[in-house]
Amino acid sequence: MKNTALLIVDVQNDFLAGGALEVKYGDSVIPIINKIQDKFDLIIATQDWHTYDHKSFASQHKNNNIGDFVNLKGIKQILWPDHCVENTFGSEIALNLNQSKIEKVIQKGNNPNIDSYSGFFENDKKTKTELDDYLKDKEIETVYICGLATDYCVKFTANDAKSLGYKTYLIEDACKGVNISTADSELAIDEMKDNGVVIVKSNSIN
Ligand code: VGL
Ligand code: ZN
Repeated sequence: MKNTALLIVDVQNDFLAGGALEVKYGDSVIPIINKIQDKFDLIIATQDWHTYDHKSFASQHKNNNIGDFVNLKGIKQILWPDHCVENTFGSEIALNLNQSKIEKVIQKGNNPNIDSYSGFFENDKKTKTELDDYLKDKEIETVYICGLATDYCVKFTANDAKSLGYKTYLIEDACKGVNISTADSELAIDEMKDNGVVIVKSNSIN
């Protein structure tokens, strides 16, 4: 597809079965993503890439537990188990994901003081990753988004893509959510739809 990129969000061991922040049925997106890759001329992956002492980890807050909310520099932050620590097995992109066509990996979340769910911006919406400039340089106008997790990094990436002016598609069956509350993925999809993200199924991509 012309001027179109596939963004594969955070398909990393820690979000898969047995991982530190396991997404239920997360592994099921891998064969779907592998199958659709032929349709795209540009494929980019994002990689959650935290320091061992990242402030989104409950372990870094003496008086808090996983799932608690804290304030990080004025931004509401839910606390996660330690996950996707840079240069560990958990942060590696899944071996079963076909990576031969991935031209660029965008790492995010490396500043210990702020989380970065989106592949485009840190959670303060100020500090940009390389992704927008990279896409603009390649004259990309349309992005298709898939991966993990629907209710966090996929949603933030899709909403930012749309707000940066890309025609944005979410490949619904190629995403799975954390679902701390059972409806979180559905709510995330509704929110993306309300922002103008077009929701599609993998078998409808030509
Ligand atoms: C993610 C929670 C924490 C994600 C990353 O990839 O959706 N979720 N870090
Ligand atoms: Zn993370």
